[in-house]
Amino acid sequence: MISANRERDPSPVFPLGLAYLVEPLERAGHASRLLDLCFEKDVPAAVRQALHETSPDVVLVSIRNLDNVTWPTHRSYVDGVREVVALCRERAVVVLGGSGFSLEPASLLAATGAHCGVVGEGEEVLPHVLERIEAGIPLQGLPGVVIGGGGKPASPRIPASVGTPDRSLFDVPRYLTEGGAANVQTKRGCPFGCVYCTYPILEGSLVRTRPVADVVRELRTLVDDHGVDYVEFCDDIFNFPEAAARQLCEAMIADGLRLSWSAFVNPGHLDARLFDLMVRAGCDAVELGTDSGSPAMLRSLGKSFTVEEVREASRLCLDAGVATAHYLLFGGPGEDEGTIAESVALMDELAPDAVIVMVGIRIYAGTALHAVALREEVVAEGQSLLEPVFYPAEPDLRRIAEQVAQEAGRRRTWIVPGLEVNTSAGVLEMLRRRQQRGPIWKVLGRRASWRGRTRTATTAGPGGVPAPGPARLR
Ligand code: B12
Ligand code: SF4
Repeated sequence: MISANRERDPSPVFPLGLAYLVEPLERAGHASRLLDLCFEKDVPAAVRQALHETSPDVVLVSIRNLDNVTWPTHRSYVDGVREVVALCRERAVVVLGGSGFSLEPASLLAATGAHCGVVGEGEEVLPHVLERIEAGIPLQGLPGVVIGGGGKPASPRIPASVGTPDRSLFDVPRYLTEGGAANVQTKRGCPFGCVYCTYPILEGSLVRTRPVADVVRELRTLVDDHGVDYVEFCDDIFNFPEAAARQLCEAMIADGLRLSWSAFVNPGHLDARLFDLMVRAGCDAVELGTDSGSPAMLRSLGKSFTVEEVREASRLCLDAGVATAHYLLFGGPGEDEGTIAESVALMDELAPDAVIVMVGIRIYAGTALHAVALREEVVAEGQSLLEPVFYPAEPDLRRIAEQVAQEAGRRRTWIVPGLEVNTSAGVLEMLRRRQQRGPIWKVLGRRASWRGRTRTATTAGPGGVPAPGPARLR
């Protein structure tokens, strides 16, 4: 197994997807070894050595990210994957998978020359893939399997339940020290339909919750066996369904876990009772997927909540003294000066600890935004989206970015990675060295004095917007 992800911004992320595959493969009688490239200095040497030491029949390459989804300082990770596959291809059958792969399977297979790949969750189908490879039987027809050289993939099958990851092959303490957390998934799936979002595509639109006892057992193992004291829940939405979140928090409280944690929260489903349980269960930071402070933009983006619900959720968190970040997304269909001003005004009114801003929305195949982008000729029919394309097209995007850069530049809690406002590679590196726990914005948003320093490091284009070019965050 190779985890190809080397991204360290905003922090290194434990390769949870592969950890979920360890047990199903072991149960099917396969011996697995792991090469995690995240902290490797010399990738070709590490891959060659692993191939030499293990002589694998099959190499499973996990591709979490395609790119950093950040305009205009986007970086693609595809070359890195191509390099890894090229080193393995002659020595073993190479199978690709992971969220990045699932979003662009055909173009990634073509770009890397891997033998095949699996779209979607690997637990159920991967043992069948390996069984067929071992027996020399063609893979055609297996759910979600795509084969190099073309052919239509069979649609993936979403398993009914979610199992438990096995972290025994992985360096959990290193991710805790350098990434600030262990990651835990309590459910999969999202029933909402935000126009740009891939999560329902990746995980399905039916929520599948893990048994609460399983999750608490996993948390207990992380604390007792790995010394974990901070967890980031990586569910699409922690607080939906509300009953499931309540049950989990109650079980965590009953277990007496000594653990702090953060989660993504949908502003539409956070009531005082649930939030109280979250805090008592150790929640010390909340990331609100607000997107916009404009009612028209919330509708245009297909959000399921109102501005008033954002206000209530935000006040609940801030009044309780829990670190609170709002994530904003500028550039959806209909965004203009007025809607940007509405978002700015809402953030000024709520005064959260951090406002994390993306300008421009990456377009993914299969989303409603893709259909809009096709209609407006931002992308062409059949165009590969392996390299990121953002909505709206320039010059609209640049105009929006200029207004956002100006507003953000005046506010110490706004963090705009693409425009390098209140963040930079140096600052992130420094914070990571201090081994801060939890999301990095918890301290980034509060560091008023850094704004001037990080902004001077930016190669600014007109209006303070960095000119597109090589990534500046690393
Ligand atoms: C939680 C999350 C985060 C959290 C992570 C917190 C943490 N400590 O873990 C935060 C906010 C920090 C984050 C950051 C980023 N993220 Co993020 N994140 C997610 C999210 C919601 C869940 C990821 C997860 O852990 N899933 C749980 C595991 C179990 O699932 P999995 O990895 O997909 O694995 C399953 C399958 O893919 C498959 N599988 C996996 N590997 C393999 C291998 C083989 C061979 C096979 C057959 C199958 C297989 O089987 C696994 C088990 O079923 C996903 C969206 C989503 N719903 O998937 C985005 C997602 C992965 N993130 C994405 C991105 C881009 C990023 C950032 C680059 C954004 C940025 N600029 O900051 C950074 C990168 C961070 C890093 N160092 O890598 C994108 C990747 C797509 C793309 N365009 O590249 C996603 C898909 C969201 C999106 N835009 O659609 N992220
Ligand atoms: S943005 Fe959040 S609520 Fe909307 S579809 Fe995606 S995961 Fe679901």
